[in-house]
Amino acid sequence: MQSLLVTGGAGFIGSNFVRWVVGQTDARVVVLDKLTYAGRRDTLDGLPGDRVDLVVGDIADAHLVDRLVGAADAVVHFAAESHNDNSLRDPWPFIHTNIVGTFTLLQAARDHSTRFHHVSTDEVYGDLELDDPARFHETTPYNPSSPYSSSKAASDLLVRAWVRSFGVRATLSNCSNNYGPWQHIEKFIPRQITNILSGRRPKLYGAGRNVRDWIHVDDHNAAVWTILERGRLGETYLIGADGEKSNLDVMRAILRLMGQPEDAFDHVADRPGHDLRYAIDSSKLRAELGWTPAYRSFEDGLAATIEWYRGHEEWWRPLKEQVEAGYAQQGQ
Ligand code: NAD
Ligand code: TDX
Repeated sequence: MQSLLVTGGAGFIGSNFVRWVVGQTDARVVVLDKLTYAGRRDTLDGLPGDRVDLVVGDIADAHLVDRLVGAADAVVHFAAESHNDNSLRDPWPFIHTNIVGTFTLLQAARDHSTRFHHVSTDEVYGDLELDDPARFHETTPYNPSSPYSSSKAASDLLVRAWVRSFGVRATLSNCSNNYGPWQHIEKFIPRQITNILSGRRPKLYGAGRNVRDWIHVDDHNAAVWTILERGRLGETYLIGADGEKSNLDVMRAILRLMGQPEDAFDHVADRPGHDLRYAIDSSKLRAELGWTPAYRSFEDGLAATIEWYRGHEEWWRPLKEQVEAGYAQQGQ
């Protein structure tokens, strides 16, 4: 795997993946990224120019995609519209990027017989009751709730169909909620950290009983690399680190680690259609490919993430007013 095309490599998980690949392997990387509001050139700052190239463009641009996929040994496909709240405001970019964009990449992978890894989410499975002992596994039926998760579900189904009908050499992974450096401040954890750092009160949707299954972004990316190298073609692998926590507990942990009273936050309007609980059973990935998460303590990973946002104010500060103005319009 000498030459990789990484779509969405200027976003949160994609840029961490590129750093991981440069640090852990000899591969060269071409990033294809549209640099939407969520993608920033400076997420790739400091990476060696002889290992990493950025091509600014759209994954739904068939000519560009054909050329880049044809020149790569493998494609790792992260690019997406990724935020549920945005998908409730305006679903169209989710249809364009997540569905049409994935289709465009698959056609090129088919034409060039290029190895393809599709990065997806546990949200395609819908949600679980709080007291349900069940967790999601590879054969859980799809039941997405939001425009975001339904567009990701559609993209997964396209990948599966292109494997079966056209022999595309693809694998898929569905991961739980990621945290770590370079995450856009529209998302839950960095929004609360940067609220506190900028003198605002953190905002919890509803009562905060909803549960998310947290994983450090480096653990996700190590799993993606493992699947790319050794995963069985056509297979889906669920990625998770047994990190179930209620939003209220995460909120309190952030406040505690930042030296604030644990009740110093506001309850705001709930998300329409808000999924209750996600929980991943990653035993297939662990048993078959030997992956295990390296981050053992969520609190340690969270503390390091808080320090990262403290140290990168120049990166997030210019976005803060606009992100909060958007939320304020929705009473959030
Ligand atoms: P992100 O929003 O931070 O980054 C997405 C990147 O894709 C940005 O750099 C953006 O500019 C780029 N992009 C968007 N539309 C594009 C287009 N049409 N053409 C080219 N580039 C485009 O997202 P993220 O959180 O890093 O998520 C990456 C992937 O991982 C997504 O596929 C997402 O569904 C999946 N995922 C995310 C999480 C999570 O917790 N964040 C969990 C599981 C799976
Ligand atoms: O201010 C907030 N307050 C709050 O209580 C925000 C932004 C969110 N929340 C809640 C909603 C969710 O229950 O926190 C939880 C996490 O919210 P998000 O960070 O928006 O993530 P989520 O909707 O769970 O989706 C994430 O994980 C799966 C990613 O954004 C997706 O891309 C991924 O597929």
